[in-house]
Amino acid sequence: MNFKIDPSHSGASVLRRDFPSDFRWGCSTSSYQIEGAAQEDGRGESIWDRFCSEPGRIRDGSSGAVACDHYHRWPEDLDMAKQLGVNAYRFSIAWPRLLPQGRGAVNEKGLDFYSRLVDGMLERGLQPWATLYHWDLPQALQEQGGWANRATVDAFLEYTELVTRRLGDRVKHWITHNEPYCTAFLGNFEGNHAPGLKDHKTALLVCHHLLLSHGRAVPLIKRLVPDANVGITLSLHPISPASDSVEDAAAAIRHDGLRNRWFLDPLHGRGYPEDVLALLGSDAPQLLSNDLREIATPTDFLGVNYYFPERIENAPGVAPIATRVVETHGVERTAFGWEVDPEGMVTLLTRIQRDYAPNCVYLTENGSTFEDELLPDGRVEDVQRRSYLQRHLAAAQRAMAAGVPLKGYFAWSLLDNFEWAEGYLRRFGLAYVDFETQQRTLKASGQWYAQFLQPGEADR
Ligand code: IFM
Repeated sequence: MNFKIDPSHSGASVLRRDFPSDFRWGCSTSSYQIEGAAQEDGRGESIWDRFCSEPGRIRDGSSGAVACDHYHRWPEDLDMAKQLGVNAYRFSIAWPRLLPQGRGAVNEKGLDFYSRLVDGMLERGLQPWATLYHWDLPQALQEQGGWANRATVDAFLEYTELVTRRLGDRVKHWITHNEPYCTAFLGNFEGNHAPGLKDHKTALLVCHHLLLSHGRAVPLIKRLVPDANVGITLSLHPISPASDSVEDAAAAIRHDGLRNRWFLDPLHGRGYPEDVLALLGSDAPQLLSNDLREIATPTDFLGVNYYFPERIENAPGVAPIATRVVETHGVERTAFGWEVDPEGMVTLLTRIQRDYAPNCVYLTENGSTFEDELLPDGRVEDVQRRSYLQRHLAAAQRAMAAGVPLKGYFAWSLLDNFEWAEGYLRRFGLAYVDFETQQRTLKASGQWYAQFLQPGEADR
């Protein structure tokens, strides 16, 4: 590969002690990607169960029905998180496990599961960070229109109330939604995520209802858990034009508008960006009078998931806004083809700070997929992921030095897991999972993270 790594940015010398002592160190997971037990203890069907059952949806024809069997193996998994030395664990709650029909009858066994899981975290010194919605909507709600139906906002609030009443005595960190862009646009416009629709107007309406449900959930959670910290997690990209042309420059602004500002602007009280609204015309969602005010309810933190930058070219005729993401050559990439660009994280975080000035930011996901191999001697030498992690932690430090109020970093992910439309073909874990035997093996990257996190270690 003919890419260059700036030696001053290699990350090899990044040290935990150079971060503030109250910095949160974590790893992230999500329910559908790891739990399995899809038909156990009264769990209802989710849109991902249904999507996976449709031929051709998932690259390897798999599903999350078993996944990492975390539903049964969670003590071992939390032990592994503890072994890493993280002090926070981000997980998500499967709505259909608690409310199999989306609303109404409660499945106590589902609540008990999360209650035990949270106790397990606390016993191990792991601060629980709960995400309420990481994409597994009850199928019963999808049948009534899913997130395109405004009534799903009310259903989400009922679900939020149920969860926070039960877990709020122990869980103080809440994320309403994970990556609403993916829920809305991958699921309802590109059609490669559940529920698999391809309609831009629907995607925009879904997106609006997701943001509205977030805004309404914040005061609800705070009322029920007065000492709660509540935020939302967005997947954001630093965006630049693919060339010096005026057309590409304008395309990059449009793309940033729909990809980043469409979320950041309304959440920060600015409403939807006017330039994007003008492009969307009648596809733009119809708002009720209080919607924007509710979406802009102040939060305690902004969660940012950073993976890669996007370079944009003008693409006349390409829906929805005549832009295309261009593949740059000669750059380091993960097995997914995502460009590895730690400095892009600095660019993104400093841009958010400059334009929106959040009080507190957490990197709630950052990670990489490579072709990992379990060697006969039981090692997984994922040196690329280790280097990725080191360089992104060094980038996190540079962002902090530039004034970003970054308070924590969560590696994606604790375990190899069900990577949505890619099935089990993409491994993101710090721990390797043999999906035949369910054996977990800490990879070299996980071992490095554990060593890095050990307080007082000088040389790494
Ligand atoms: O696996 C996903 C996760 O569910 C959401 N953020 C991106 C990850 C990697 O694709």
